[in-house]
Amino acid sequence: MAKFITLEGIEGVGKTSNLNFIQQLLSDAGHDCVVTREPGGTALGESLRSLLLAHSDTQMSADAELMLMFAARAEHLNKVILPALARGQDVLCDRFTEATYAYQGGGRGLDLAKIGQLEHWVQGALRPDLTLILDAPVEVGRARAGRRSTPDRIETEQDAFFERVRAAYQQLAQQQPERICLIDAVPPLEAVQSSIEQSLRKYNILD
Ligand code: Z5A
Repeated sequence: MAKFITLEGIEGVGKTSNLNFIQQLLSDAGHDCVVTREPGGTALGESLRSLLLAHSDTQMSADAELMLMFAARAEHLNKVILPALARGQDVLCDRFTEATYAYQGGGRGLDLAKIGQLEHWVQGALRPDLTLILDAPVEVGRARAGRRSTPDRIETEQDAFFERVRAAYQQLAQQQPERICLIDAVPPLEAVQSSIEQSLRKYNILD
């Protein structure tokens, strides 16, 4: 049966680096896999991503940010994720609803029940088969990301914001160990990839 796998973590922990690795593992195991991302993955979703991440003179409210994340997700589910799963393809997604719980819930302090209502509305009972959360201290992620890009609107938040995001991710992994796995992302890339491969076997994504 097709599997839905998501990759999460704070900025710079190595999601993009490990996405290619997971795709290769799935492909080597004979899985046909669609790789996508949130916010984004569709024409509308990518436009919403630009709005969400762009710096602006007017501040976006936390509620608007939350609902734009779910608007992008509704489009992504209907146009990309659900059709791929229905065709028997695995879906590997760079961030999904756990990011909303972590950033809008943990980071912005929005009511988790509100997020749960939107999750239920947009996704029904659909949840990823496996969510891998790459975990590292904020300063490690910042140092890795800092080598590379100009910070977007969310990346310019203070360290305290990202500490709350990280704590929320850790809590999600504790609460739902049956489908959410925390991976130590501090060691060198090869060691992180070895942990990821073990998790994919443990959670029956790879045989
Ligand atoms: N967001 C939200 O608020 N709510 C939501 O519901 C959703 C998203 C879905 C866009 O995310 C933003 O949207 C994000 C959350 C918000 N904002 N923030 N912050 P994004 O995924 O596009 O952006 P990102 O988190 O900033 O990703 P990133 O900066 O590209 O980080 P990454 O993909 O995790 O890192 P990387 O590019 O793979 O690695 C960074 C560098 O570290 C790179 O040079 C690697 O070679 C190096 N690296 C990676 N692993 C290692 C190890 N193990 N050792 C040493 N060096 C390493």
